[in-house]
Amino acid sequence: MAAAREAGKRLAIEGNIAVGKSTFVRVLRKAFPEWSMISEPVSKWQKVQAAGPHQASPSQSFANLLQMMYQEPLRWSYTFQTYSCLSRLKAQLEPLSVKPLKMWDHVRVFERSIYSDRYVFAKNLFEIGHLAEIEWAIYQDWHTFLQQAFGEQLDIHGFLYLRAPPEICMERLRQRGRPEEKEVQLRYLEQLHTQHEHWLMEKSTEIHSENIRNAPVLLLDVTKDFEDDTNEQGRLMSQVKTFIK
Ligand code: DCP
Repeated sequence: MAAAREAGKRLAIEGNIAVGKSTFVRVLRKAFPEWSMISEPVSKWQKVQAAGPHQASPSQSFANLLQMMYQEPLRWSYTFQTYSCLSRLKAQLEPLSVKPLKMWDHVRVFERSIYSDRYVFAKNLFEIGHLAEIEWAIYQDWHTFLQQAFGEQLDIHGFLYLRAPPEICMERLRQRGRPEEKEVQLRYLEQLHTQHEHWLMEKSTEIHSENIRNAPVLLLDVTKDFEDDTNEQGRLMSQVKTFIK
């Protein structure tokens, strides 16, 4: 897998809601302790500071933007998608706190990327009518602009695509019981599954950046629950090891 020498390698874990990305990050952490793992800031979206010290009232109030989006998608999808992409952008641009000795060899793994934000979630929300045409146009405009402005800094050198049937993701979603997601329907997970397939497998989604379009994809079948299964974890980690070489 090619990568800029000074920048090291950057990988992104992708896959449907509740497929097991956070669990996968924990397994990767154990298998590759020298790598940097950057988790998804879901808790940030659940507690957005909506009023602060700059305002007349000194009392701070917080909003659960994830819940707002699921409860009133027409009103809040665009706001959620801008904020989710902004927090991801900050994470992708964040310099490493400790500089590794061999920077060119260092691997950074992100839980999702600004690319699934756009080519899976925002695209799907537009297609199901939760983003207006003008919102989708503006979203794409600034997304493309930021990619051009930050260039290579936003490149991902490989995608680790965790795939399981939407029905399995639905079971895992119900089991973990995140309150904001209780109204999520199987249909929605099927749509997101299709968006991932179009983008990463069939390559039929129109991708703005050539580097992202050509980045290699490792397909990892996680239909079998791997959380407590060390054999399954070993099988997945050896695929990652081969991919990264
Ligand atoms: N989300 C969204 N739009 C985005 C990114 C995320 O609507 N651009 C939502 C979908 C989920 C929540 O945010 O309700 C978290 O989504 P993820 O699939 O990224 O994270 P999970 O915690 O569900 O992943 P996993 O269970 O695989 O660890």
